[in-house]
Amino acid sequence: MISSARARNASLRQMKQAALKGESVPSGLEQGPLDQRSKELRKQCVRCLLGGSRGHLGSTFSLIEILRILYDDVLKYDPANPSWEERDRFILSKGHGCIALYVLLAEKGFFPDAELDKFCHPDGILGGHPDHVKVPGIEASTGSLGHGLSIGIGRALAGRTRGADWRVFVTLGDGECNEGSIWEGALAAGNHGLENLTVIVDNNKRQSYGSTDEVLDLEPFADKWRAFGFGVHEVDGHDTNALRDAFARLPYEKDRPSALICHTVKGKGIPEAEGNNKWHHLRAIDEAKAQSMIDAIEAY
Ligand SMILES: Cc1ncc(C[n+]2csc(CCOP(=O)(O)OP(=O)(O)O)c2C)c(N)n1
Repeated sequence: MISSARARNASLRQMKQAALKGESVPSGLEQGPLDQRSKELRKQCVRCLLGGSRGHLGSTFSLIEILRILYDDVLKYDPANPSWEERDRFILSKGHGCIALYVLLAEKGFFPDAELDKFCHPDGILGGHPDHVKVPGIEASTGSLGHGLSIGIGRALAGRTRGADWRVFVTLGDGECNEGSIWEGALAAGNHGLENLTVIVDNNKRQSYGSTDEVLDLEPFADKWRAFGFGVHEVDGHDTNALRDAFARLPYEKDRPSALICHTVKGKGIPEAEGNNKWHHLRAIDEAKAQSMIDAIEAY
């Protein structure tokens, strides 16, 4: 069992190294094309960027399929009543990827679509990081990395205490997992056996200025979550069928929290952006640049 986990980690490490060097990834992981819905969601993100003159695009594009499947197929929510008691609690702990979440929340009707054009405007509700006071559907204000898991643990404990059947989902970045508070939270979640809690890692292997293995390596990552008491599953985070299946199989182990490690590509959907640190956060783009980004997405 341990040796097969080691072998899997070694092969994932190999794929990661290849991807970071720009070489083709051997197993087909993370390399697939995008369907029209995924392209349209990315185009809406470009729209936000054009209106708002800034934004974390690379961090947003690795998240699209994860959020799409959660909001299309997994989460319980009511846009007409965002604080519905029976809702599942979704927390985007890597709050800088919020454009992806705003696009899904607007599409589902939590707030008017026109707000997307006012991203980061003083007269809009959508800031560069999510604000649960201003934005319907945002469960917790995030942006200072490392806090969302602990917030989610509090919600999961509250749900269990009340005997509720709603669930808690927390999305982390891999760079965010360099924060000590994540592992303090993981220790508590495992210790309390929070079966109603799922951690989703958008594991794009990059952070602001470099690759996570150069900055502070997390491997063997899946084994770390297991050691902290989680049931673990790994998936190609851009493969919508695999994601749907991975969410349908929750919880991965009885009486344990679950961790779904999604192997993703930062900037997925625009070849020039993929794994390119310059696209972590973009400043103002003009109409021509926005159009070239849309063309690249459409041709993907
Ligand atoms: C506590 C804290 N420290 C630093 C930052 C600045 N910061 C914003 S995004 C980021 C990189 C995060 O990397 P990762 O979690 O891998 O997300 P990605 O952008 O790669 O999707 C950092 C360090 C922050 N937001 N919060």
